[in-house]
Amino acid sequence: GTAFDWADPLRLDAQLSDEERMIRDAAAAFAQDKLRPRVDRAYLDEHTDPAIFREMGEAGLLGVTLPADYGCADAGYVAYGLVAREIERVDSGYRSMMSVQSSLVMFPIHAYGSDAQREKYLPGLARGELIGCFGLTEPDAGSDPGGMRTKAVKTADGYRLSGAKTWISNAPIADVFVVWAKSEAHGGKVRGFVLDKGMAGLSAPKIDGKLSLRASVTGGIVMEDVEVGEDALLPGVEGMSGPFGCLNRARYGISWGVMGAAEDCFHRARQYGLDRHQFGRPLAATQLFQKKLADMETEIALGLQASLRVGRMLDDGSFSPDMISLIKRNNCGKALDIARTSRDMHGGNGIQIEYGVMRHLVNLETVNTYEGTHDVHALILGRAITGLSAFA
Ligand code: TGC
Ligand code: FAD
Repeated sequence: GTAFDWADPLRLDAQLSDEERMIRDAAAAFAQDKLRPRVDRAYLDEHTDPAIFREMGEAGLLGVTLPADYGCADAGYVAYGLVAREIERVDSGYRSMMSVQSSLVMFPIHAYGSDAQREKYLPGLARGELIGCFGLTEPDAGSDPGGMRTKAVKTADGYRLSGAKTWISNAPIADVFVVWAKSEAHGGKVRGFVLDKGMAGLSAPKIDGKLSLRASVTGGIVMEDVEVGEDALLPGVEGMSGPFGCLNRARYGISWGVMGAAEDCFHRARQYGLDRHQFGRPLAATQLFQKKLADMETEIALGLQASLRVGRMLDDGSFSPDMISLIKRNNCGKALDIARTSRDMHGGNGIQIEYGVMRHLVNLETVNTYEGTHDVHALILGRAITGLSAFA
């Protein structure tokens, strides 16, 4: 047998290809060298540095599943998950910036866009010279995005868009806006549009006062009779399966990402317990401390294996969206528990920015909510289990 490695108990590393390990190592080096040193200041100041997108682009971490023609890595979904895990090991907000760009902006332009749209946007998005955002949620349509009010009305040479989106990651610094609207010319069905910053009637005010995900800027998207040409319409998809097709990818990435945040909390609790002495011995020598570490290690190992399994199925096309609900929900909930326990194990120091664990904890509150809340994913699974919908 092989020696037991507390940091990789089920030997995930041995289940990866050489290419996957290479991309993971590049993402880990980038996250530790470029992101870790600035996260505390960014978090305290609620500051998002747009240069991070260009740096991620240079490191080859944007749109990693897309083809090399557009400057992307042409890798699989396991590689994409490994990138999310390494970035979120530092901060969920940085991972958010990467997942929105990759899964919610580049993916739909590639999957549903025209050749002209792909050529126009994908190379700049891959380099991080363009920043993208994804507008689905509205003030009165969160868990039920099908209830959106944003409308596209046909004009002589295109569409006129009106409506408001809220809680949109990257929006205040975005150059490219993928927005979803009900189009009367398409029988009221939901269609995707790609808008450019600076269009008349388009604005993206910042949402202030967030206590979570403070290193990632969030805003609204206001569309007051924004006139676009026919070339702004994503031609390849109609109906809610458009936005949901993007969400499947992002939710899957989140399932890996949150395990990265959980690992950081676990590793820090372990080290803290070895270093800190009370009652004449290391905290890590106590039964309660060890039980908590064992629970953390177990949930992380199982969560990562589940994400790996679904990643392989995304790569061979055999996945179903319900599998993604299972891992998104489970891994977010478990990461949140682990972060809270680690915060407790750090005592008073656990509330300090420099220990990182309370930042992860409050970030994970958002991650448990966005991309479908913990309970909404339970209801998606409940519907799959019973055949009965509990939504409406
Ligand atoms: P339902 O009747 O289930 O479906 C309507 C149509 O959509 C299709 N569909 C899917 N297609 C692909 N993948 C999926 N996962 C799909 N889920 C549904 C379905 O086949 C159907 O197609 P068609 O052609 O027959 O019309 O719709 P419903 O209204 O009953 O759905 C309810 C529910 C709860 C499942 C859904 O509305 C939901 O998932 N709500 C959660 C909303 C959400 O996740 N919002 C995320 C916003 S984006 C975000 O949070 C980004 S944060 C990113 C970051 O910063 O990292
Ligand atoms: P609601 O839907 O109002 O839910 C409130 C509560 O009610 C939740 O506990 C929920 O589980 C529960 N609930 C809802 N329906 C039911 C039901 N049928 N049965 C039982 N309980 C129910 N959206 C985007 O489009 N793009 C983005 O880039 C984006 N980024 C975000 C970034 C941040 C920081 C945040 C906080 C959100 C972001 N979102 C984004 C929005 C996010 O997807 C929504 O917040 C989320 O889908 C939940 O919607 P809501 O906030 O309206 O809550």
